[in-house]
Amino acid sequence: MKIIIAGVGAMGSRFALMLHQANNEVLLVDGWQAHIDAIREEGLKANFNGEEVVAKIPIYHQTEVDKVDFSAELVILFTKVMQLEGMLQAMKPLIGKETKVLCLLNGIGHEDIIRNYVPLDNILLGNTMWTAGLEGPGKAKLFGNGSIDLQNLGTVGEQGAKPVIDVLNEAKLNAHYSENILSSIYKKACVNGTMNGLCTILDANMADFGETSVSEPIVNAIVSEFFAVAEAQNITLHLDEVMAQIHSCYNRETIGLHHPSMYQDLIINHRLTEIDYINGAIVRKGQEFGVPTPYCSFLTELVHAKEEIIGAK
Ligand code: NAD
Ligand code: AOT
Repeated sequence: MKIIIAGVGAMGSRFALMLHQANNEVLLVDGWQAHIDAIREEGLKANFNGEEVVAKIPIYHQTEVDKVDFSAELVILFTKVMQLEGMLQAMKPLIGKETKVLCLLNGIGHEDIIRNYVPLDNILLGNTMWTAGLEGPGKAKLFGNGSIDLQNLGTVGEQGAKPVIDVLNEAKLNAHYSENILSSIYKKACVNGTMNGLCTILDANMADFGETSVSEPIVNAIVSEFFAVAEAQNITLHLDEVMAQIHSCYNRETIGLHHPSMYQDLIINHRLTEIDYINGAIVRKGQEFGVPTPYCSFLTELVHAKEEIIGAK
């Protein structure tokens, strides 16, 4: 399949490498010049489950896509949420009438942006349990396993998603069709809405936070706001499943020793965070539906204060 990865940070690099290794024709579009230069000069590099790999894949800056001749069958969006609209604007010449567009960003409400650029029948909305990190320009660190849930937002349904699911599975990306993607997105958002902001503000990895005497009441308060906002929209969530997923983040043998991506963005790299599209999105939806969300509001404000103190960009 002819595939463009639009946003080639940590996650975009993972998907690019795995889809390239599975013999797809992959093209990269990004906005970070140093990263683009490194990939052009030396290829996209990764420590992939302990093995050093390099892939020669063409890459373009998002301001130069008018020079690109490529009939993409699939575009996979992997910017940070703040960069999503700019990337969609830039990608207009490369998104044809038949191009499917897959969005796996963390957070809530991205379909409201994407539908202004792509017909609903071509939008595949999802979320992923894969993880990835960037060691620096041109070099990713990839380990562990993951999965993808996705749904077609138009009337074509599963049939419109099947070729994409098949290609993702040939690349061992472990994709499944969901008839209820908003439930899956809210479930993952409960993990990000607790782990990401709290570990960032508390300067803790997930296991250290989870083992504090107050982790449970704080997590319960935040999760109950996500549930109330989901319920107001008739999105069904199961508390036992959500709490099991959060508790699995505390496991020191698996992912507990890791800092969430928000910590890496803000504390390590002094970059702005996605808090407005995770806890902040719950605050906005709460206002719309008359649901109080004081914990999400406070955590969003704390993270913004930290962004200002650090001078994040
Ligand atoms: P990322 O920050 O690594 O990359 C996103 C964009 O930012 C890319 O265009 C990249 O080139 C650019 N960028 C990265 N580092 C930069 C730097 N130092 N200076 C300038 N530009 C830089 O983002 P990601 O981790 O790949 O996440 C993409 C989306 O996937 C987000 O919505 C995220 O929440 C979600 N997600 C991430 C993970 C993960 O483990 N990283 C897991 C699941 C979902
Ligand atoms: C994560 N982490 O999504 C991924 O750090 O933003 C993040 C993130 C999969 C399972 C648990 C946590």
